[in-house]
Amino acid sequence: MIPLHYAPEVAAAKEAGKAIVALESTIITHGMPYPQNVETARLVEGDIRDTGAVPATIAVMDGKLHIGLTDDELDTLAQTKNVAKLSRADMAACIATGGTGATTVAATMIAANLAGIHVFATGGIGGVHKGAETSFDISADLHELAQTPVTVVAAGAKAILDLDKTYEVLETLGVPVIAYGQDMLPAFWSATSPLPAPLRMDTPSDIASAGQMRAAMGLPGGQLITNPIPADAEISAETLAPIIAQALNEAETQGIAAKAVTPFLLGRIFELTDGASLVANIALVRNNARLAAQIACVWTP
Ligand code: PSU
Ligand code: MN
Repeated sequence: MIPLHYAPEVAAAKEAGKAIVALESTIITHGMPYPQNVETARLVEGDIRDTGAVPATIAVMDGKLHIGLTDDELDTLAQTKNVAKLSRADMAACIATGGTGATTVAATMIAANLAGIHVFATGGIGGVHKGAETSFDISADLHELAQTPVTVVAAGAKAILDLDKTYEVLETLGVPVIAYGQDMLPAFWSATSPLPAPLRMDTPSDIASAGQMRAAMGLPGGQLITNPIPADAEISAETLAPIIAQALNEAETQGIAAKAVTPFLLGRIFELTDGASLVANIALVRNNARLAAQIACVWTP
């Protein structure tokens, strides 16, 4: 038996057949500092409610797989130090041993699917790291998108990653990558990039229909929706390039590896931009939450 634990608001939404949007928790524990992390989580949940859906933040707490967190649980998780970062490889072990951990994109997709939730909003997905040709560091998020039927709304992959290789791998894995409302792929802090999007859609209902068609055809896996950051929140690629280069260089000289790489880089970029990266990050997550809620609202059960 999987110890699924529904928050009261999510249980009521399931009962009533209301639209639900999943949210990850690694962005809270490893992606942003306290207290901005919990403040952002609350704003994002509010954005989903305002758009007519119900938010379900996913986390493992004391061996229970939580589908939705109460306000107290959210605050506890946001303040807990050294929380495990869970992906496909270690999520079951954490639950079985009564542990606590935050879910990455991969683990959140698994949980959402178990709970019958089709749509999930986040900031950025993991991808192929620069230097992956020697480190083999490719996020499990990419393989999850290939096998678990959840539509993930993100702002594109971050420039800390090798963007070309990330999208090559997604193509190889058969993951639909859909840019929302534009021809080019967004690049997280920037609304656009030099990379043309494999697919473009302009309405939430087209995105929902495409996801439902995949399921009807028996194709496994989800879809990646890349939603551009709002123009007023953008940080230019030129501003960030030297900062990213410095963070990458520090990661290498300090021997940061495996699961620690992404949180280390995000933390250094936050420090090196005096927090500006966080302001942009908050704006884009909220924007993604609103689009995810619109998609969830038109997803026919
Ligand atoms: N990218 C971001 N913010 C994040 C993450 C990625 O811009 O918080 C988190 C997500 O939880 C993602 C995870 O699933 O990092 C990827 O980690 P890794 O590269 O170790 O697979
Ligand atoms: Mn990795």
